[in-house]
Amino acid sequence: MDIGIIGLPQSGKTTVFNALTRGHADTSGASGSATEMHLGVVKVPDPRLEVLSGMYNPRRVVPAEIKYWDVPGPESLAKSQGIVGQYRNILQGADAFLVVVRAFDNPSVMHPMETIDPGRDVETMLGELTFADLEVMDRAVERLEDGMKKAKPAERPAMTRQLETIRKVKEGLEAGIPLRAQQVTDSESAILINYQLLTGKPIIVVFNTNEDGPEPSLESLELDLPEGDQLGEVCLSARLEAELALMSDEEAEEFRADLGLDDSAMNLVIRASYSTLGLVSFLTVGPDEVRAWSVPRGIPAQQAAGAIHSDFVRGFIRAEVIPYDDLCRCGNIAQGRKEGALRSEGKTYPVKDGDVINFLVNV
Ligand SMILES: Nc1nc2c(ncn2[C@@H]2O[C@H](COP(=O)(O)OP(=O)(O)OP(=O)(O)O)[C@@H](O)[C@H]2O)c(=O)[nH]1
Ligand SMILES: [Mg+2]
Repeated sequence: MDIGIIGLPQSGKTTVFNALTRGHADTSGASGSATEMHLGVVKVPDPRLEVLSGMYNPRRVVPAEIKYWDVPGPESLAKSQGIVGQYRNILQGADAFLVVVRAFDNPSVMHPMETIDPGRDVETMLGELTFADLEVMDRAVERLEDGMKKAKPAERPAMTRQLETIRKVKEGLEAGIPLRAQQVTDSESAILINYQLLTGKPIIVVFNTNEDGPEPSLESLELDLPEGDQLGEVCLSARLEAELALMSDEEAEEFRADLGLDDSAMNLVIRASYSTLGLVSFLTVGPDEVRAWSVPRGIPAQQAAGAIHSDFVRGFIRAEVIPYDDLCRCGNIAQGRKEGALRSEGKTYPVKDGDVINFLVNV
């Protein structure tokens, strides 16, 4: 799972990145710091792993991971080719975006548009993503129209279908509807996958607030969002969270209790990522390894096997599945089998959160 952190210049992207990854990336604005890209890996906390590790004594315990990318913005909005600009190919590889939006006051940090206005900034960023996709769709139309002229008759029907799909998505984008809120058929998705449109990816807005609020929300900002567009959202004070992230767990816990904060930025963002992306974790167990894997909710078992190894998709035979709670009750898989809690499932079985799965494969 790769999540790109984007936002206007100086909105606090690198500070959010540090808070999430317990990182030390430079936020001083010293020359060059704003153009560096940072990659950090966050392990998804999951208490079930500890319980399973107690049962299996494995050589390793591996939590699910989320990779966060701190993607630099343009040096200035004035000379930008859009916020996405040169980093488009990096952004294309992300599974979702965190859009950091400045809601903090700090007279020593300039805002590229001078005033603090979180609603405007959310709309600007969403607009930038739409704009970047429109450019891609425009180029695609041009190329296909050109190609049609030279194409052999047998190639034309497929090209016509591509053109129709692209024109339809382009019209939607022009009307301000991101791909994620557009209705597309399976065959249209198969065409669009080649373009990796940015507006097709889930978005989580991170309001970067003062330590003492106020806490904006998408609802309170009364944004004019297209129908069907579901954005995730989180409020946090990135600077405070980045400082807490560098303390020991005990120390940070104490500070949090004093400040009346319930949960770390990392947990808030992981939860928002899971719910916005519709993720669940399935588990694998054995003497070698107890491990959690994050996959989209309801993914067919055969595809879920691909999270472990791409060869497992082709070689999939069936999946032996026991829900985590049943495994804990039975004590081990053999007992689960005896009690009928272990089920044998086929390719299309929709994977649920907490399924402990043994894939039988032929590779
Ligand atoms: N008061 C306050 N200041 C913050 C907060 N978050 C970030 N800042 C300050 O804002 C400045 C910019 O933060 P960065 O994290 O570097 O922002 P950025 O979006 O990565 O900036 P660029 O990469 O240059 O676009 C730094 O001086 C931070 O200390 C916050 O929650 N509160
Ligand atoms: Mg930065």
